[in-house]
Amino acid sequence: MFSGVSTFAPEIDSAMAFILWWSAILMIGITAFMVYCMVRYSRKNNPKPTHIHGSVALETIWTVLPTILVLIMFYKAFGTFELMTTRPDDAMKVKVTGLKWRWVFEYENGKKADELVVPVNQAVELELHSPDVLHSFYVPAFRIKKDVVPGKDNWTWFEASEKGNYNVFCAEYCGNDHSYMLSTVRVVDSGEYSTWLNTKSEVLSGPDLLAAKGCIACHSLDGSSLVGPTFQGIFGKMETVVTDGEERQQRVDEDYLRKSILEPAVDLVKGYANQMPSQAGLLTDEELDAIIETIKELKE
Ligand code: HEC
Ligand SMILES: [Cu+2]
Repeated sequence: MFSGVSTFAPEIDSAMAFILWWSAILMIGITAFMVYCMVRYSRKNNPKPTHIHGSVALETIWTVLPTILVLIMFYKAFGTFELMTTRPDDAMKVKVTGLKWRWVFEYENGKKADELVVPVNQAVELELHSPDVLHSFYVPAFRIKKDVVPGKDNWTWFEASEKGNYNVFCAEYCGNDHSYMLSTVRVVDSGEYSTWLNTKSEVLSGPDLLAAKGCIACHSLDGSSLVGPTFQGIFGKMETVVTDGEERQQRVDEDYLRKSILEPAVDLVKGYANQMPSQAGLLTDEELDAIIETIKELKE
């Protein structure tokens, strides 16, 4: 079986195996005994029913043994729970934002990235935020899964024990593109990590950038309308927007684009719902500029 690669994964795997195997043994044992009784005490094999009165010994055994078994399960599971909820003091901190539909990782030096890069054998504490709906940060290889709740700051931690690339999923259904809310944890050695941390992320451009930032889940580039309006040919156009419930005309210029991206709830394009997660704090200034340039160039 695939074993986990975080420091607490062996304990979790062992608790899981213990519970799984005992459940399997009991299920098979009880079913087999049931089948045996059906045959042994059928009308054919036992034509004259016998009345059985209680047996103190038997009742004691089937009360005490399962109680002990369940208490062992509780003890093992509680041990792993304690490990997972006790963050080491020297943990390095990364801020994780889950939004429709991507993950953003922000490091202590302000660097933002679409993937989580961490040094091997180093405790990492993740501060989990959501600006929109319920998400769940899930890294099966580390055996961690934690809800990312709007309005409540959750956290989780791990220490990766092996270098490699591991999947990040969202484990809470959060809308249309929930299943595409993927990312990677890259566990590298500490030298590679500090080089990476101190190198500016490369800024993509054009449609690739819009794809990497998840905009195209809701905005088409070809004129069709999705959850949000298309980006094609909007630059320079007059548009009807709803501000505080009042309709008004607005020219789509750079300032308006910037505001629509950072504070999408303020001016709603007429005919669309307030569905866009604010990108404030989630894009670097370079990325924001590059997105605005890209939208300007999407002519009809
Ligand atoms: C979950 C869906 C969703 C995602 C993801 C999303 N948007 Fe939006 N966006 C909308 C909706 C809905 C509207 C229309 C309502 C409003 O104005 O807020 C909108 C409006 C806009 C507008 C105003 C458009 C106009 O015609 O006036 C801009 C600009 C914009 N989004 C940019 C972006 C960018 C850039 C991204 C990616 C970083 C993005 N959006 C991601 C749903 C989304
Ligand atoms: Cu999600």
